[in-house]
This record gives sequence, C-alpha cells and structure tokens, in this order.
Amino acid sequence: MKGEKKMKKLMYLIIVILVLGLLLPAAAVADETQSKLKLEDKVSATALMPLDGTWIILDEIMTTPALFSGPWAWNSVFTVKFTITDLYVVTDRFKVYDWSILVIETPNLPDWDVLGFAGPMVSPPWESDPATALADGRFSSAVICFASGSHSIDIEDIHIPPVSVGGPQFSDGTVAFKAELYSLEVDIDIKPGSDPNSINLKSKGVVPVAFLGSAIFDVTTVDVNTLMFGPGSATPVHDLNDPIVYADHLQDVNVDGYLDLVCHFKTSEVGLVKGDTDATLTGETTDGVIVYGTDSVNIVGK
Ligand SMILES: [Ca+2]
Ligand SMILES: [Ca+2]
Ligand SMILES: [Ca+2]
Repeated sequence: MKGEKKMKKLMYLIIVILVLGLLLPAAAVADETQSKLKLEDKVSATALMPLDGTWIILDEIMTTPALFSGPWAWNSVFTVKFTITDLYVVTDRFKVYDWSILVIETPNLPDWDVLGFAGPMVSPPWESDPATALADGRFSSAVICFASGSHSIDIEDIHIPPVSVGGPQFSDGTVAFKAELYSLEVDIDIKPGSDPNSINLKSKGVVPVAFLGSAIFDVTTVDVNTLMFGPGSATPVHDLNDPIVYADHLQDVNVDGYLDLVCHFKTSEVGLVKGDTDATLTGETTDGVIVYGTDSVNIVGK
C-alpha cells in the first residue's frame, strides 16, 4: 500500500512537471508577440473615438448651457492630446468634462457683433475648416493632454453668440475637436560616431542606435520594453531591464552634456532592404508619450 501511494505521488509530480513544461514556453511566446505589436495595434483595439487626429465637427440646435450629444470615450496606453475649437460663427465657448469632472474651460473671446461684422452667417469670421479656425485666434479654443487610461469626454456649450447686437441667442452650438496620440519627435543617431551609417544586410552583427537626450527629452524616461527599430520592429538584443546592462547603455555619445540611450539591434531583424535610405527608432516613455526619431542609412554589400 505504501509503495502504491508513493507511486501515485510520483505520477502527480510528473504530470505537474509536464503541464508546467508545456505552459511556460507558451507564455514566453505570448509575451514576445505582445512586445512586437505595432503602436497602432495597441490603440485601435480599444479606441472608441478616433485617436488619429481626425476632426469631429458638430453643429447642433441648442441653447446654453447644453451638452453636445456625446460622450466620446477612449482607452489608450498613451498620452492623448485633445484639441477643441469653436467653428463657423464666433464665438461659442466650451467646458470640457472627463468622467463628469471639469477639466478645462475655453477662453472668453468677443462675440461677432462686438468685432463689428455685419452678420454671423454672411461675413467673416465664418469658417468651416477647424484648422483655420484654430489658427485664426478669434475662435475660442484649447488644447488638453490626457494621461494614459480610460477617458469619457462631455462637451458643454457655455456661450452661444446672439443673432444681433444685444439680440437673442443664435440657438446653434458649433464645435470641432480631435484627439491624437501625443508624440515627440527626437534626434537619434544610427551607428554613433559613424557617418554615413553603412549597414551590411548580410552582417550577422548588430546595429547600434542611440536616442539622443536633450533639454526636453530625458532618455531615462523611456520604457526599454517598448524600443523598436526599423521596418522589422526589431527589439534590443541586450536585456536593458537589468540595471547593470542598462547603465552600460546610458552614454553621452555626442558629448553635448545630455545622456543618450544606446541600444543594439540584430541587423537580420531590422527589416531594412536594399535601397532603403532611413530607419526609425520608436519607444514610449513611462507616462505614455510616444518618442521617435529617424536617421539616414546607407545599405551596402551584395
Ligand atoms: Ca460657433
Ligand atoms: Ca551615425
Ligand atoms: Ca548626448
């Protein structure tokens, strides 16, 4: 009986070891696939509002202080830049709420009649292009950055212009807004110390690439698990999560007083082909800002 029990225990142990052996490599493969997902994939999967900078234009019959027919929501691992502007007739003004909490109020600007124009729909400033309205300065506008995570936006029109001097409200709420991933273009140096940046596609070696730090870009804020280089989205060959390895990769390669982050990618994984003239390094900061930079390459060899 004792021997049978021991046998049973042994069988259990073998089964547990077998199951673990099957599960662990599967988990490792899933992790790798995850890290190789392109930036766009990480966002589009959960976005309920376009995060590509497409303007949303609304023109609704309303009186102040009514809410536009939202809300507009998204969930993003990245910081999102949100731009809102009045459109068509000056000058609606807005309150923007995130999960019902007021986050910004756009500035109070003079109404069209105060500006001395003939009528709201017949003379300037009448503008149907949000980008032009934003640049104009006479339309009430604001820019807000939302941290990574889940957001639900409501927009309230708190001032609609009168139909005439001292007259009743125009009863027409107009607004344009857009959301886009907040990204920062920075300088990189492919093969620091070399120019041109010759890359031999047949090489079994690595390509060093540096994110160059600056007054506005602290390279130590980059999440090393997000680094990707070239069309093949190569990931670093070294384990930059190891503090000692990481410290070795923080250098001031261009001697400007700002630390740079040097990373190495397998040439065979970078995905460059003959005729390519540049390559891009991307990453994300720990607070969700996308950083990217491009440098020239000179493909050599057969
Ligand atoms: Ca308006
Ligand atoms: Ca170089
Ligand atoms: Ca530097």
